[in-house]
Amino acid sequence: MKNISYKFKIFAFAMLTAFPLKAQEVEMFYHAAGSPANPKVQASWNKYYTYEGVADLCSRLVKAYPQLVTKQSAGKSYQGRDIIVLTVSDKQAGNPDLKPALWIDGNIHSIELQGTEMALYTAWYLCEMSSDNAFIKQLLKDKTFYIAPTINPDAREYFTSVGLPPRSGLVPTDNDRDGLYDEDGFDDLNNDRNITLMRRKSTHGEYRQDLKDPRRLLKVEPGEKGEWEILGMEGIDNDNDGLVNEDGPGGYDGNRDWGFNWQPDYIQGGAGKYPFSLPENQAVMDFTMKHRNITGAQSFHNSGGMILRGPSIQDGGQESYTNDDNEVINTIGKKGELIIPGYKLLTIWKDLYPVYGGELDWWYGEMGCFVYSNELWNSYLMFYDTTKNDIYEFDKLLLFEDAFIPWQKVNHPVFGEIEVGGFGKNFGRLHPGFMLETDAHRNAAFCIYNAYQSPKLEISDIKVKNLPGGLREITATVENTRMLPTHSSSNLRFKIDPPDYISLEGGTVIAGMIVTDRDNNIGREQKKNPSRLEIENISGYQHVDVRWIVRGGTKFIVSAESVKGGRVTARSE
Ligand SMILES: [Ca+2]
Ligand SMILES: [Ca+2]
Ligand SMILES: [Ca+2]
Ligand SMILES: [Ca+2]
Ligand SMILES: [Zn+2]
Repeated sequence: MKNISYKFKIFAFAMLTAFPLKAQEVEMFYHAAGSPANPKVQASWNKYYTYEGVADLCSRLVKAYPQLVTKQSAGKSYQGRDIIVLTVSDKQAGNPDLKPALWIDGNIHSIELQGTEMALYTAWYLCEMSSDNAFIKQLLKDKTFYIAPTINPDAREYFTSVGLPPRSGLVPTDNDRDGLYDEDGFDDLNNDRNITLMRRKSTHGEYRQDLKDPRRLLKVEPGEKGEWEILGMEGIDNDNDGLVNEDGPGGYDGNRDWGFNWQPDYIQGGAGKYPFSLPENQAVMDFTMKHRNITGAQSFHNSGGMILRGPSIQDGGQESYTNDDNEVINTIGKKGELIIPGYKLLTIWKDLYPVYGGELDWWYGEMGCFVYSNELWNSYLMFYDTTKNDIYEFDKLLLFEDAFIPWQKVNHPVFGEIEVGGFGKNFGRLHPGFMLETDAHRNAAFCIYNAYQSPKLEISDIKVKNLPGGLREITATVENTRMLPTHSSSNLRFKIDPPDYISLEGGTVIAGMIVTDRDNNIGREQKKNPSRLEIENISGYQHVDVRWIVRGGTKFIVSAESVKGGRVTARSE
């Protein structure tokens, strides 16, 4: 009797604890098209993650989707933070490091926070859609995503610290070459963790208050009297050298540090002392050098609404951009213009400005990848109209003046009584919260399109024909069913990856050839190692026919092996 009551108590306890768990499992939402209704990992996309938040979300994805996600550190930042890389791929369907892969990174520039959210959203979305969506499910069987949400994690602290130049990381740099490092950054005069404008009342000022919106300063017409002068961004001359804010924390450009078409600082401002002098970029390079299966790369920057393509300097490796590569790059990029309204496909050196030692050119020139750099956010997105781009009005009507920091009186040691105010650092280049998820989804969809178009090799038509003298002829076709070739033209020109191999197992291979004219049975014989035929490249939507003469064997296995095209195997009947 005692025993039963004890058991009953356990049962009752189990029921009590089971109920709240059950309640959580009840589906709370209807399914909106294209989004996970009841995600295993709760995430929100209308705010910016701290570095700790990024790390936590990554860990939760690994926990919820161990069969899909691996979290690694590519290396440490200058201040010792991990450069987190998520590998997202269906592990049961094959080794992720042998499948065609897309690299995604964000936030190389400190103020360009939302690249991280684009990258994180992509990882989260792929996971949460992986069981119910047939396209994503198959995509993760075929492909791999390496996702580095922030490759400049120290500078993500830009949001909690002040004084950091908008592009830099935190490796100390003596920008004015006075022997002191980072001795004069911006100064937050009103302690609101924002660096805004300084203004002072002045009868000689060139600005007056806008009567329609007193927050705004307007430049006076010639001959008109102004009332305000602008004194630059918040700051004081900390080292008393006559210059204000001339050497803040860091003070370089992480996107001028890459080892392809690199130039020193006096030619390319912001470059370090030598390529990959920054530990964060070094970590990315070390990781990717061990992942030759990466076929495409995507970096996220802000702002301007651009889908940038290379080359970044005129003639910089341009000779390697053959028509074939240009067609692929432009086709995917144009599709991006459709996927992300308001964004334009542009060529860096021609449409923006020349960049030496940029990440994009490195991916193309050193890794042979198809690569884009998206400049997130542009003013078109405010009112979906290129002619209406008044940020004050947008802030008033849509954000209820949350983005503008009202002018506030402070005392400046040199200028006396001044006012500081203006738009805070979370607006102007960064998406307001309510628009972040939309752009994250569209940019993720662009990445997914690029990944989908990476090579997919399929073997078909394996035929075995008996020949006189106990010999057999084996023929097969290997087709690349997607847009990207197994080797970009930079890959071929700069001899980056080995060729593709098509191999035969079974019997003794006496001769092997790549068939160039199937109808007339003309081909190119490979005398050395005929069982493993070397193919320089399998272009997008193209196929290769192969033929072997074999002695012995009954069952034959044909396999294709490509660094960037993946691996596939098929058997004869
Ligand atoms: Ca200095
Ligand atoms: Ca301030
Ligand atoms: Ca100074
Ligand atoms: Ca200063
Ligand atoms: Zn940038």
